[in-house]
Amino acid sequence: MKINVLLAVSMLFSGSMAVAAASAESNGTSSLVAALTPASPTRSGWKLVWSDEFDVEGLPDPTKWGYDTDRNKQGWYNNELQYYAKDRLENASVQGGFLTITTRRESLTTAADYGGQLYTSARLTTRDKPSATWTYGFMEVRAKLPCSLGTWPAIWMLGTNGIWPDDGEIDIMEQKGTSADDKTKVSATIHTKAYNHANGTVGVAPVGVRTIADACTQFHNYQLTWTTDKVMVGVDDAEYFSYAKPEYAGYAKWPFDDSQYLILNIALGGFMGGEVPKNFVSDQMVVDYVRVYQK
Ligand SMILES: [Ca+2]
Repeated sequence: MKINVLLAVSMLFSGSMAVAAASAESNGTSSLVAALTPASPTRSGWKLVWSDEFDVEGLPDPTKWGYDTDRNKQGWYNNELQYYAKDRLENASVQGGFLTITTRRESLTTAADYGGQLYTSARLTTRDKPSATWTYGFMEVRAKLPCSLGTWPAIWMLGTNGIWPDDGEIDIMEQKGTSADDKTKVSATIHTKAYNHANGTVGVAPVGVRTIADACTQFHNYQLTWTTDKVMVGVDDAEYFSYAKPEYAGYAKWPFDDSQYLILNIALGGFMGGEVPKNFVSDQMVVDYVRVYQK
């Protein structure tokens, strides 16, 4: 069991008050994680337009995050095995400056939309939240991923127009769960009407893969740079995937002039999660912050 200690210290910073929060995490290795959160995060050339530093304890801020539960009854896409809970601390909670999304082996058999699932999890989205859909920008999510086989964590975006894949999908971070090697890699891609895995006749989108050996034990910054003619994905300021707008591209190949919303989730099983081990009990994705910048 991890013990989190939150130390809040007020400091005087060039005439304005800033809060430095140091979170000491004792998990047997005596690791100390100290985070100095600036009053307003900055990135050269960009303006911060939306963020969640996860400084308010309890359920995720309802003014910023909602829950995707649409497919619980009939089952989720891609043969995924989870039930996505809503407003449930066991699956999504904020403490000590971090959002934790937890997937667990349990069955919520009395839930009205229970669909026979053996696992719970949460899928948070900014869809329908004020000022929380964007066209172009720099999106950065600092996160630590689940290590368990069978887990498929994702940080991604979908078009607000609501038709998949026509309105576009941007996968900023996905991690497979079929082998120990999978847990040392992350991937990024896009989907459009012309480029998606469900479309055998037109094309499949390119996929970028990056080795992050400690992705499930350390925090890394997962980043999207989205401009009028390019979608670029990187980790810790190192780009490893890009999709440029094809010349004369129509909406089928470039739906990325319209707005998208953010999604954070852990899926279980399915095409990318693989088989869930018999001894699986629970695992987590921990998120330090989500920041969105625009020009
Ligand atoms: Ca934080």
